[in-house]
This record gives sequence, C-alpha cells and structure tokens, in this order.
Amino acid sequence: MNKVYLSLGTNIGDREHNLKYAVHMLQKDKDVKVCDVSSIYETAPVGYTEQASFLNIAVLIETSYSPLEILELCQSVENKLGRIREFRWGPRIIDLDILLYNQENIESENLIVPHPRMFERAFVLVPLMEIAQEPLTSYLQKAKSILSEMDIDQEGINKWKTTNGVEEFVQV
Ligand code: GSY
Repeated sequence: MNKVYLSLGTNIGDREHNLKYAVHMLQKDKDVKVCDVSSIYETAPVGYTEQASFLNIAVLIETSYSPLEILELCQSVENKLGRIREFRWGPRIIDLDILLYNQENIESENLIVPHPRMFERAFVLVPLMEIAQEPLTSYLQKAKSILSEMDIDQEGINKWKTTNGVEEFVQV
C-alpha cells in the first residue's frame, strides 16, 4: 500500500464542513483508507493576502492508487464541493494537494511530488508534522528540520480545533 500525505485548505463558506466533507469523500472511496487527520489550524493567507483566513489540515491515506489517480480523486472531490478556479492564489471552497507519495520524486506535466512549495509553507508543515509517522522518511525529516527554524506565531498559524480520530472527524 502506498502512503500519501495530503494538505487540505479552505477559506470560503462553512470551512469546517468543507474539510469534513472532503475527508468523508476520500474515505468513501473503496481504494482509500484514511489513516490519520491532523488538528484543524486557522492560518493567515499566504500568497494573495487580501482574503479571509484559511482552515488547514493534513491527512494521511493508504491507497493502491497511482499518483495520477490520487490527483484525479482530489480534483473530483474539489469539483463535488463546487470549487471554481477563479484565480491562482485566490479564495477557495477547498483545495486538496498531494504533498508526499511514499518517498517518490514525481515530475510529470500535471503533478510534482513532493509538492513544490510545501517546505516553504508553515500552514502545510505544522499539520503535516502532527501526523507524520515514525520512523520519519527523508522528506519528513526535512519538513521537521525546516519547521523547527520557523517562528510559528509569526507565520500566523493557530490551532483551531483538536481532532479526536478519523471517525469523529468525518461525521458530517
Ligand atoms: O495552497 C493552498 C491554498 N492556499 C492557502 C492555504 O491553504 N492556507 C493559507 N494560509 N494560505 C493559502 N494560500 C493559498 S493559495
């Protein structure tokens, strides 16, 4: 089974519901097992800063899917939640990004893994390291080391709600 870490973010509508619905949709897929979900973090917008704050989580799944099949699944969940791609860094109902796929390096036309900006973003690294499985793979060790150099308060990352297991999280 492949171990895949995802990052989810939302800053439109009922943000908590958007996250829960997205994880519920992942869990409903017969080839996906949702193994862990981080706490929910409220985070200051990065990139285009004139927008509402985000809720972010990280999710660990086990799956038989290939990286491109996971990408398709993530896009179908985004579409089911009604995501409209208005502009690149703008507000969104939901965003699902593949952070890590096992320890693989993937560079295809539609997908780059590890996610090309994950090591610069505290809103990705904080939830990710909360659920990172030991022993840490080299990319997770890198994430841990970069995060230890970041000033989390300065980065505008605040724990918003603690998560008590996957089952409770996905009650929608
Ligand atoms: O890349 C995901 C969408 N996104 C986010 C996000 O999820 N959280 C925060 N804090 N800022 C963001 N800017 C963008 S674009």
